[in-house]
Amino acid sequence: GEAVPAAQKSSWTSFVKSLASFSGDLSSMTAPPFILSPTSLTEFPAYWCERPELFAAIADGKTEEERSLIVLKWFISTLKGQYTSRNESMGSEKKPLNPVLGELFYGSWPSNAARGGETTLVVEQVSHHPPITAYRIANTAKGVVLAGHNAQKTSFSAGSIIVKQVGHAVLTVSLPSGQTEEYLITLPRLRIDGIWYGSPYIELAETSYIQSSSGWLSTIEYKGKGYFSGKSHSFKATVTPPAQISGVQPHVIEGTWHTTSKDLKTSATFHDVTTSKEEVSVAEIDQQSEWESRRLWHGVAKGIREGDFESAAKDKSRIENEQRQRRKDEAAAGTTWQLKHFVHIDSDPVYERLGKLFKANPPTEDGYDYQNNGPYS
Ligand code: 0T9
Repeated sequence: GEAVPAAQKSSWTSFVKSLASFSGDLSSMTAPPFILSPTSLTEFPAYWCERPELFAAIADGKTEEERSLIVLKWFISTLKGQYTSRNESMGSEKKPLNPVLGELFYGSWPSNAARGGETTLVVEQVSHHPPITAYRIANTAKGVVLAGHNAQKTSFSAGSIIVKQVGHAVLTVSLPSGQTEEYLITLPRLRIDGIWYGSPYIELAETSYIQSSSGWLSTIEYKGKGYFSGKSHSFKATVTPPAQISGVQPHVIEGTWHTTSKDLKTSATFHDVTTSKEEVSVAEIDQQSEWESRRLWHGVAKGIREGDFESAAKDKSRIENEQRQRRKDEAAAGTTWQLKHFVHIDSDPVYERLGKLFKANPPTEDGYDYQNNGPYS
């Protein structure tokens, strides 16, 4: 591989070989230093809100149709950050730090006139094996809330890592009428290519959905090079009215999710993410609690950033040993770890209700209910 440092070539080769025979939890595999990212997966939910004004604007849609289009626009606008930002900042996709159970990440985006209020983020690692991350993002002044959880099922096929995202998100909008509108958001499948060359990158595949409680449905198809437009990161979204409305034509939007797209009916620009985004604000490390991600991983992240992989590995072992000891102590005491901000539910009622409308597969999914006890009022 071109991107693999000479000294790590053989360890990369054996890592890739072990990928091929591996199934299950990739995040727990040991990878060569050059591919390690100093950022924990608990930070990833922040990608949902790097355009806080678009998130807030959902509340301003005047009709069910208009709001469905704004939700889609916001959703598409998050994809560039979610799936290409490590390539931009670090040259390729990298292996994120594998969060510990109970790890927390808090952040916010300040209020301004365009957004009408502060937007806050609460993330908790609710399972270590398999890794599951629960999150909630809220702009209370606007009445827009996103809550969801994320896990992954990974497999290896024809030189690529295939990632099925398990979990979903629910967006809730409190309307001026006093009613609330809900949107069930499912997540695309990922293919990680470029592995052999040591420069992994993500392509999205198959279909994801955004089902509104109003009945409007967005169906988003993802294609890479050689489909639709022939370009990588292509998508085509169809926004269809509820069955009871007749005579309204669906909207069709086409483009590449990391640049721009067009509404085919009007030829108007639908989304544009070539403009700048706004990263989440996080407290300084010395102001954070021991469970907060950047403080918890501080030593490891520093080692990775400075190329001091020995001290990174040492601190990582310390964290892992502490975790193992904690689990042993719990087992001995007959107790289990208590989550701080979320409560697990076996079946998410919103998923079940809205999933029916587009025959979601699976028909039910579990969920994590936010306990309204985050650090933000
Ligand atoms: C939710 C996102 C998710 C998390 C990451 C697959 C992956 C872990 C999950 C799905 C976010 O909303 C979006 C973006 C990137 C996804 C990660 C990319 C990635 O490679 C990792 C996996 C676990 C690996 O680290 C694989 C090994 C590595 C050597 C390849 C770079």
